[in-house]
Amino acid sequence: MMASPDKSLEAVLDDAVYMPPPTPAIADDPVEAAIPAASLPAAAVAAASPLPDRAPAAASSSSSDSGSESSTSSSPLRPGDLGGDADAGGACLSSSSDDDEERDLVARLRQQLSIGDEAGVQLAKEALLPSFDLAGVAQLIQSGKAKRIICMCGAGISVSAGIPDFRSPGTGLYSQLQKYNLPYPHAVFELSYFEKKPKPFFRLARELFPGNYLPTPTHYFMKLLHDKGLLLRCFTQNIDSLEKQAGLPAEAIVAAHGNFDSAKCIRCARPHPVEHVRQAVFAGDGGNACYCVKKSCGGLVKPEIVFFGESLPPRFWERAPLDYSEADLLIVMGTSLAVHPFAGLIDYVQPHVPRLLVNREKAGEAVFGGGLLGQQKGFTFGAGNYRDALYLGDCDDGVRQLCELLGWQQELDALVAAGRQQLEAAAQQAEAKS
Ligand code: CNA
Repeated sequence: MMASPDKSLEAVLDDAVYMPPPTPAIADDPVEAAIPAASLPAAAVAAASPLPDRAPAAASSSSSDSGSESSTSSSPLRPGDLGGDADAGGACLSSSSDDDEERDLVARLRQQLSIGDEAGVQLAKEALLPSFDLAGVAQLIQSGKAKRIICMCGAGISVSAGIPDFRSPGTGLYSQLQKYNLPYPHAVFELSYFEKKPKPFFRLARELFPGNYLPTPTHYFMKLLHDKGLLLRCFTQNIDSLEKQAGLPAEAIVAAHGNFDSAKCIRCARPHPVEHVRQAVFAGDGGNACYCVKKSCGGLVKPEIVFFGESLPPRFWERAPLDYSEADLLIVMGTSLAVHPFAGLIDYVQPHVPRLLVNREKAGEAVFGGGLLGQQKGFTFGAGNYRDALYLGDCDDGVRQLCELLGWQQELDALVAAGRQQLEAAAQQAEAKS
């Protein structure tokens, strides 16, 4: 069964690709998954593997904007592994009240039965936090027990900088993509569509290209953790490079979905200066495609942003197994946890590691796939919770409150002020030069 996070992730390196928000999946038989391996026949153990190599069974229904999303997945960390009912439109993971009742029942049963999980840790666990909120996490950090913190971030942390996220109704990019005349929202990040119609992507790139935005207090909070020697790594899905702009060194960041820092031709793989792309997309009224400088090639040049169906960068796969096995606190901020395999990483910290979600809505919640003793993956904020803290609200408010509780408020404010001053001065200098 689940020997270690390292092993689980290594086992799937070969076919790991960036997946669009998942189609609901039918979970593996969770009863088998919950029984210690030693008590199962070999065939049952294989069936209960936490990272099955087969594609998830797609539910019969599909959402209106599913586009290519309904294709089967080679992602190791599938929606069924995480639980939840993320729809093909990738809205939030949610649960019905029936789900809540079942979850409560199962949690009580598991506690009474003291069923062990794969790591041999008793599921009738003692709470790992004094309270499942910011105060509980602040106490943990103050106690000195959290010194290797992983931050996992999504588009929500950059919303206050002025960059829309994907899925927030009304304001998210997916609500605005009609103006690009796309058959479905994800087409803009699909290689096959890009090859045929590159302009929508380049138009969007013009809006997202770094340089127009300043990091948010949430970005500076991660810098503060780093400066205090408490940040093990920042795993970000964001392509805006604001973590770097806030002063986090490259070594501290894993840009899981790439960014605009580099670009290459999709036909001959020749690297191109980012400036080459910038000049193309900012020429005219925007949306100009960018082509390979080698005339005989003529391929499209794409910033190294990971498109749906593409592999995540090697650095993601190198760092994730090592870092997640070492972390002693996970802070997840501003993400719907709808995109795999990134989303499934929340389950790769050790079972004794507390986790905090800071988001406008609940995300990545565990469901049980209908089985009584189901293997639980994802966050548990209700009954059965022993380690998951939740702050519902804006990331900037959440990190400010956490800093206040830790007595770090002034340091955070100073970092924000100094960082922004520096960036504004640099921008003015660049403008004066041009
Ligand atoms: P998403 O699916 O759009 O989810 C964003 C989540 O953040 C939602 O749950 C929101 O409720 C929540 N949220 C929005 N604003 C705030 C706020 N101020 N404070 C707290 N929570 C907030 O985006 P994900 O990151 O989960 O999806 C992954 C995609 C989005 C990645 O591939 C990214 O590359 C892509 N993306 C990145 C950017 C960027 O780089 N800034 C922008 C848009 C999309």
